[in-house]
Amino acid sequence: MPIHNRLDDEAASRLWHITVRQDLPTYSLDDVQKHNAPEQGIWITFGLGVYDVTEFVPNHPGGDKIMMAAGSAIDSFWAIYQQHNTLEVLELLEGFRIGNLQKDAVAANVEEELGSPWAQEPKRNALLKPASERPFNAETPLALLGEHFYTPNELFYVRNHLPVPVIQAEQYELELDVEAGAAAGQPTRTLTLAELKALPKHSVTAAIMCGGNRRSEMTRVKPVKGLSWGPGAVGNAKWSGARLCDVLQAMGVQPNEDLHVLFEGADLDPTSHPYGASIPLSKALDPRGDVVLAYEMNEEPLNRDHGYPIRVIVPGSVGARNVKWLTRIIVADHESDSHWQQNDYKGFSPSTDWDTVDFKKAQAIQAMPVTSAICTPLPNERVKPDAEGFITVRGYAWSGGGRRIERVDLTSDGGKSWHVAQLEQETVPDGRHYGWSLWTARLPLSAEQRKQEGLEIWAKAVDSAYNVQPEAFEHIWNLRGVLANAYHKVPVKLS
Ligand SMILES: Nc1nc2c(c(=O)[nH]1)N[C@H]1C(S)=C(S)[C@@H](COP(=O)(O)O)O[C@H]1N2
Ligand SMILES: [Mo]
Repeated sequence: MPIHNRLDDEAASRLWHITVRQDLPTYSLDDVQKHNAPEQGIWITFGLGVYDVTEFVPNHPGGDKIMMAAGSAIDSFWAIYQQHNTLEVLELLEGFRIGNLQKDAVAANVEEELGSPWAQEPKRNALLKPASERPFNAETPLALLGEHFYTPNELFYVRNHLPVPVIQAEQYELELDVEAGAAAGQPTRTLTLAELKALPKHSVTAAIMCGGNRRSEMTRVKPVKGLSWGPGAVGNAKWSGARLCDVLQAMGVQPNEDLHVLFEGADLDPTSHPYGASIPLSKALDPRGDVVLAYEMNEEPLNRDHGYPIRVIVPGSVGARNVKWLTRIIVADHESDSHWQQNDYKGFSPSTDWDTVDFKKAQAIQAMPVTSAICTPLPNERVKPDAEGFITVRGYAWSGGGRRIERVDLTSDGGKSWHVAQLEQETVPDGRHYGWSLWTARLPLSAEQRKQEGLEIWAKAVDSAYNVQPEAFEHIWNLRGVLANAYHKVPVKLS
């Protein structure tokens, strides 16, 4: 699969050299070493990438110095000549990419000697099947997702844009800056992990869902750019930590509809930009918004993939705003200028394409629309109606903005008859209902249906504002494949 289908554009261009390109062949160190002079061609490696730079050598701004690296790795040179660490240079280099360096060669060459950013990735549960290895992205197997109201931490989907940073709890500090509003201009404050834990502890049940959850269904209508997520890029957990509104109030921050709260993570791209996102100050200051600086997930310390030691939980908002490995909070008069706030995670009309798209014209996704998915049976699974002629269907449903799920409807006959599922959900007030609902439905099959070889089960959820999922993806298609919340339609075979 070409890299540009798997990763976000700009983010990917910074990551290419540390990502395996599935569309290109693999070379050994020997192969590379043979290409060390103009007659043989000049190859170099950078991170995991193998590049043929024969034609570029005469134009290298640093002149002949580049020949020191001919047939070998440029990593150690670039560590010294930092002018290479720009988006432009990384993009230029990627244009010369011809392959990937063999994994064992990388270990010797890059990861051990030079300390690759990937050398310290956490161990993951083998049930998490990666959609991409570097950065690590994996969804929860669907059949397991619907089994636990609180998704087990080690099975919770992982969406990383960059290598997982290594953070020592004792060294951890959260920086707080107020750049705008009534409290602007005060000196930067910092909070240690111990200081955060000393603040009143608040817990909230919240589902986190990637903006690209169920993208793989939308892409069938027409290809979209992004990781090909099934319906498992979501999980539900109890998050505990200090309330962001308490921290901001202690700094004298006053309500102001024009301000934003910006978050930065400790995960840096090769040009030293952190992962970042922002939310409106009104959400951050609202005690009913339940925004938490979380150090616990389901009563355990956060694990590294999910943001150890601190991540912000923005209940009801798209996954991308829940910044992990949080190192800095800024109150400002503008949104985060990060790629993920400005040029990604936005919705567009189905007629907007890559030639006409203007990311400045669309609002960054915050609250997510109502959605649901069938977890069992799995697509094309063989199901056997019980003695009374019913089949049992299970799944999840969720809506953003704290809207409780009101109902989940199922049909096995293309919408001629609908059956209401039983819901399992927390009893918390609507508007503040941030956790998901699991549901179970028993679908009666008619005598005629039971003679068929198979049928399609459809699920649609209705939230407390009576918002309902659209029937099909055609009319909500968008080029990034986000907000993919059409009815979930699952074909099954009958036995
Ligand atoms: N620092 C940081 N925070 C991040 C990300 C990231 O790459 N870096 N990914 C975001 C996205 S797009 C999603 S969907 C969620 C995923 O959270 P999870 O990996 O804990 O499931 O984290 C968000 N927070
Ligand atoms: Mo995401």
